[in-house]
Amino acid sequence: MSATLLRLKSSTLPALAARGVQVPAYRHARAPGVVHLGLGAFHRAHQALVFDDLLGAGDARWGVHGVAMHNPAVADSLGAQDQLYAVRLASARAVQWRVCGAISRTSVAALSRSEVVTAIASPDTRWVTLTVTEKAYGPELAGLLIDGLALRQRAGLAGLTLACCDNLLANGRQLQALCLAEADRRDPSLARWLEQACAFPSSMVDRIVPASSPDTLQAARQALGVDDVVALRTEAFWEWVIERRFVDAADAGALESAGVRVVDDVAAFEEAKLRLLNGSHSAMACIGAVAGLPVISDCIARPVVRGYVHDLMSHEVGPLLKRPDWLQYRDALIERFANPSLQHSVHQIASDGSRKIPQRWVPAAQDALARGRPIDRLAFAAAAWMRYCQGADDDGRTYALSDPLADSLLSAARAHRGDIRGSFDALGRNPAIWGNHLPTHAGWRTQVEAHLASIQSGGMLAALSRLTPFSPSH
Ligand code: CS2
Repeated sequence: MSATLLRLKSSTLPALAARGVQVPAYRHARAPGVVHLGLGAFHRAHQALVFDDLLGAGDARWGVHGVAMHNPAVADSLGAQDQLYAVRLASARAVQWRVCGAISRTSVAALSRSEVVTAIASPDTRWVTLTVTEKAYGPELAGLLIDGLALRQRAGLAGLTLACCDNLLANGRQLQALCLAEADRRDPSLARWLEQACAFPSSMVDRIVPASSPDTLQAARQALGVDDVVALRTEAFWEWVIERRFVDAADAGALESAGVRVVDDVAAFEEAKLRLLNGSHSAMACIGAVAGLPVISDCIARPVVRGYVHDLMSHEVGPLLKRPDWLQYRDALIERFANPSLQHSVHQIASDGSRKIPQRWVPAAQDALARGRPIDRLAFAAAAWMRYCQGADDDGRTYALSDPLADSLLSAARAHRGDIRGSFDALGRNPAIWGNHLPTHAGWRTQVEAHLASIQSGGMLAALSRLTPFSPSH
């Protein structure tokens, strides 16, 4: 941090506005209406900006109580900046900085759990939104939510709209099932209240938001003339498609006024996003980590990787999707992946693979097999992940795996390095990752093993260049 610069704070906003930065013109006129769990980069550069727009338009109900689940660092930094932070939005043509004012207070669940419970039970709270990552959907989360919701029920307050915004299929249903099971365990009448009074819309949220980096903070310093230690960068593109399922039906109109799409069925959007965007991301993450390509734009700049991703989407994943405009989505994605200002780390995306693969690759591969369609590129992705689990790239440089199963994945992958069948048995059979069908499907196994052998023998990029081109009929 530069000693000579001021820190971003409310008092610095006029100077930022004078530099052309978009800054919040509102003051929080009431207590937060939204409790958001998961203070990571994604929320702060996506939904918080939607709420910032609504607040800016005079609807004071969308202030955010931001909850970090474990790590206090972001909350502490926001606290020192009057809860303000800047976001750099970059398209291929233009760069714009804006300061988000939507967050009005923060808590850290691991340190001050009761603050979070009280916030969920506050009469001003109308929504709970969640971006807590795939691995957080367990008893701890359910307990936290239900503690707050039970207080609401007892106080005779209205129910809440609880919107899961993590990359899980039918994410609203998953959150609802988790909460209902916990409520039912405690008191069946609480479960009934939850069913009647609360709403759990599914959402597809989309915006590529890398974790902040020293480069981002340096760029913020230059553009803003103040220090912002939690500044973020993202792309100009964003999409939020949410199922029409709200406690207050009028929220649909409010969200739509800020550019959110409210639909009766979000499944086709979720499926396309998880399989095309996230599926390609995870494949490139494993490829890039092993090939020594540090960020996604480096991957897509390599013709073999670009060709692979294009074929994966065009011939295997896309044709089975329900989203009708998937071809446009594919083309937009290739452009988004190429955005050089994102510098999106492949290792960040490769983290938690054991929790991401089940939504990103497995359903696509199962559907393709069921319809007798090709699975070659999906099998390559699986092989790339198995190779990635060895924890060292093609030049022998080691890297850490970040995954709830990291230790067992690493030791299994290392123990069977060079033994292709053993690798598949050790890494490709866990039904929690691969489902029940793929591990026992002979054709799938043959292709994954062939790709793994090819990757092991000549390296990742050479293996990609040896893939068989698709015939025009596909
Ligand atoms: C990425 C996502 O880190 C990852 O696993 O695939 O965070 C991705 O950038 C977002 O879902 C884009 O909307």
